[in-house]
Amino acid sequence: MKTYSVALIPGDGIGRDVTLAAWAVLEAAAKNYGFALRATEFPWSCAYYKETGAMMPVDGIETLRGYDAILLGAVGWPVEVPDAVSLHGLLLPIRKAFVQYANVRPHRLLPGVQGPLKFGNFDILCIRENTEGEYSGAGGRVHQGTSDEVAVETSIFTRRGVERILRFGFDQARQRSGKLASVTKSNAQKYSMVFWDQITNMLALEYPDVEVSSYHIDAMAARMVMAPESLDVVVASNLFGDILTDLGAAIQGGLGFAASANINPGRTAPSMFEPVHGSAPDIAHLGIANPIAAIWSGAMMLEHLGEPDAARRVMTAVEMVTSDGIGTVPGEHKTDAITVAVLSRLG
Ligand code: GGG
Repeated sequence: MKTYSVALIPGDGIGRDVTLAAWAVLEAAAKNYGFALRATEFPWSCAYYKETGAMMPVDGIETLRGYDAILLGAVGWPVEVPDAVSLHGLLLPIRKAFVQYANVRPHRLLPGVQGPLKFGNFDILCIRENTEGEYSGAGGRVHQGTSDEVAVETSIFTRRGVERILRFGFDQARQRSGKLASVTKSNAQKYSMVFWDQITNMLALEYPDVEVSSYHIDAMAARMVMAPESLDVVVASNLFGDILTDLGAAIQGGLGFAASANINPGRTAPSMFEPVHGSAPDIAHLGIANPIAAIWSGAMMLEHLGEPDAARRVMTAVEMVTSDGIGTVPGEHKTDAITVAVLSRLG
């Protein structure tokens, strides 16, 4: 039987609840479709940091490299570990080391979910550059604690990085409705973002069948609220993509529904699948986290592993559950109840 090895990193807070829920659903789907999933769990988290002084061991990346995929819950416990330490100690090194340069985040309303907008007929695929840009980690501070203190943080945009993420977006647009929106702030950021616009225009010549529009980030934020149905594939830099996809989560009913995939398109290393949400300390340990974003991320993992029928079945089960009003209102149903409902719809 075909067996996929998956590294599970539940992480912090609600990460554990939603990862275990997603795993139960994925294992059931695997059984139905004649393949197996083998999990190895890693305790890497802020609790691990408190014990060891690091978010993961020094050979953590090499340990993960041997897996077919990584399923991650959430990272962050700011009362004990500064967010900049936990993020730069686990999530960002994995994305960068494994060249997971395409962070794919779908935004659509699941049936039965009431979003905040008047219209619900949108289906947006946000593609966030995931390895450089504003998250490059290049910078420093001098004269700390004095009135002469200076902090510098440099965004890094490389031709290779910008071209490959835009090309990924163009390919996605071609497989969908043929529309691509590229997001920058090239009126204000006259080097990096003008560079991004130029590469967009250059690639547009290679994809004459794709209709390309360029937006400034502020105009795109407004469009996602006022006319989300006019958008399809949206490509943005690391920070802009991060912000836009929280907006995307909001219009799809909340972070409990927002899934994501950190994809290595060349398949030279494992890809990683994680809900967009963080560890949500305010509801951690209450058993009320919505597992749907994690389950949806798991379905994206099955698709990436080459099991599209199982992936579709998982999403159909989720949609049947939300159609019945289960998991559609924050806190109304327990994590376990939503998971059991999805499992029963899977059959
Ligand atoms: N689900 C993973 C997680 O904990 N995300 C929270 C977060 O802050 N992520 C940062 C990012 O995606 O840039």
